[in-house]
Amino acid sequence: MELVETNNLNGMESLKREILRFMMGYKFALDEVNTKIDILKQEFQLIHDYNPIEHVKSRIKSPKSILRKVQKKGYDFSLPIIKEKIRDIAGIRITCSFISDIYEISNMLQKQRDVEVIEVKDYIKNSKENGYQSLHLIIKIPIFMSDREEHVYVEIQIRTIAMDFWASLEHKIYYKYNKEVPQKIKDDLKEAAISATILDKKMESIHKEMDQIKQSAKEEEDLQELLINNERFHLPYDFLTADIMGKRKDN
Ligand code: 0O2
Repeated sequence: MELVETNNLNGMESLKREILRFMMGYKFALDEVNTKIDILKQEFQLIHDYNPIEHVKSRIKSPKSILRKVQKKGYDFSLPIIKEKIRDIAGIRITCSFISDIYEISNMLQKQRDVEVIEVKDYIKNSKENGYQSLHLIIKIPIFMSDREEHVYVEIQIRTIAMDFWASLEHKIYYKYNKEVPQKIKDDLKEAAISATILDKKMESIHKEMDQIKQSAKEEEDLQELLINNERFHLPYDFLTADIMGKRKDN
């Protein structure tokens, strides 16, 4: 009897090690993608002179949530099936400043050679019936371990601050309220999602307008600068507007 129990325990120990190895793959995948995002963030800052990423949050789905999803979807409970079917065990959420940043970040990620894009769900162009908005990418990336190479699914959700605010409140409402959510709340949430879109669009147009103003000011500044022998000279505006070439007199 004791021998059986010891065998059983040993079996469970080795199973636990397998599960740990399995979960570690997702941790490494998250590390890889987080590094990619960090590089993009720095590059974007250099090119566009602002930081498009407000914050990045990553998580590994808990074994309990994995089990719940497997049961809900009716899959067989085995690691190869979980690996293939549950594609959000490694999840990353990127919160951006503006809608255009979402697509730019998404394109930058999709163009990377080691990123295999499996699925793109655009809940911004086609928001969900309840108002949910976000861009979802399911990608597969290679991870290299001491004895093997694995290709791991990662779910990336990219959204604006307003979309994120909406989604977290909506999630809390559904998570904390076990009964049917009243229709009035559902309607209010939908209205709030529309307001979030209006806010996002307004913020982006202010940002673009300001960008243009900054650009014209810079062009003006550049025009009034002379570089001679690596020394910068300010060119008074009168030089540029006066008739110093005497052309006007000729006419
Ligand atoms: P959690 O706890 O956030 O991980 P799937 O079930 O993933 O195979 P599905 O549902 O078609 O297929 O995937 P979808 O639509 O891409 O949604 C995946 C994730 O997006 C969800 O994960 C949520 O995180 C988020 N999401 C989708 N719809 C909504 C929504 O209406 N409200 C909010 N707040 N979040 C949403 P999980 O596994 O449901 O939950």
